[in-house]
Amino acid sequence: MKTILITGATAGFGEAAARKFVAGGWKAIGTGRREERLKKLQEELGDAFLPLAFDMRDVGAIHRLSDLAPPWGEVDLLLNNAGLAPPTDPLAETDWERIEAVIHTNVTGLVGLTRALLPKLIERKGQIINLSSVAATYPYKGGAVYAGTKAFVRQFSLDLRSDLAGTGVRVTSVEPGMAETEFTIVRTGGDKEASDRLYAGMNPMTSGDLADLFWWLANLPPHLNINTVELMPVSQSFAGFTVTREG
Ligand code: NDP
Ligand code: 8X3
Repeated sequence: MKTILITGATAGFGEAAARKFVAGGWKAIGTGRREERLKKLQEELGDAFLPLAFDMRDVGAIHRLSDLAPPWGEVDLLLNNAGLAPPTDPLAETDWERIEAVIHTNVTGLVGLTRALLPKLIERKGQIINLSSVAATYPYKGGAVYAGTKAFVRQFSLDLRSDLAGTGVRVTSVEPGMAETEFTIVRTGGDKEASDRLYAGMNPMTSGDLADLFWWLANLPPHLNINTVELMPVSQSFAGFTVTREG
């Protein structure tokens, strides 16, 4: 039986992934700050799910994960999914605390956890799936910090593959566009109506779409590495450059 460690399993992609992998016969370790949600998921999924509540910004907690005792310590797949975005306000008008939380969660926590689990992943010829975003590639107004963290995740994934050459460990950067989860509610500081408006009538991707993708990646033959996957709902596309004129 294989084990997946999913960061951010209290909502969205991570929660859907926990359900998908446990239904597929895996054990899943789910993390997140909201312990009560993890406990609820454990009630639903049973002994195949281990709730581990901690904050991705807590470096000490991350380092302690490398000491997880078997059988839970034998992680085959690390799904680095926990993440969030600050509001799309101009940088100078965005609270520093929100910016810092995003950088520490999306970048520092992700690197720390990957580093802590790497020896075990190498031992088991495991796999790492990192959540980047289309924002890593396509700039948009108000996206600077979020997109910067996701561009880091994309490049980190590609460079990590170079480090891991010869180990059999696979690394994929998953780069989704718009999916309706709690992402925009969090980004807007809890504005559910703004989130509903953003996704209304545009048929966004769902957490289930992403869980299906993670499952596909996890079940590819071991000689195959998907470096990056970029995906969007059909209704989302590209804008052009912005040109400003005098007067
Ligand atoms: P959700 O807001 O629905 O879920 C985010 C998850 O991350 C939650 O489980 C949350 O848990 C966890 N998380 C956030 N901050 C922390 C923290 N400091 N410590 C621990 N856990 C944390 O978002 P999605 O499911 O949509 O997002 C998942 C990933 O996918 C993110 O990295 C996001 O950037 C990325 N993504 C999302 C897209 C979208 O359109 N939805 C598109 C492209 C990428 P808790 O709050 O309990 O701590
Ligand atoms: C977020 C993707 O398209 O909502 O990572 O900006 S998008």
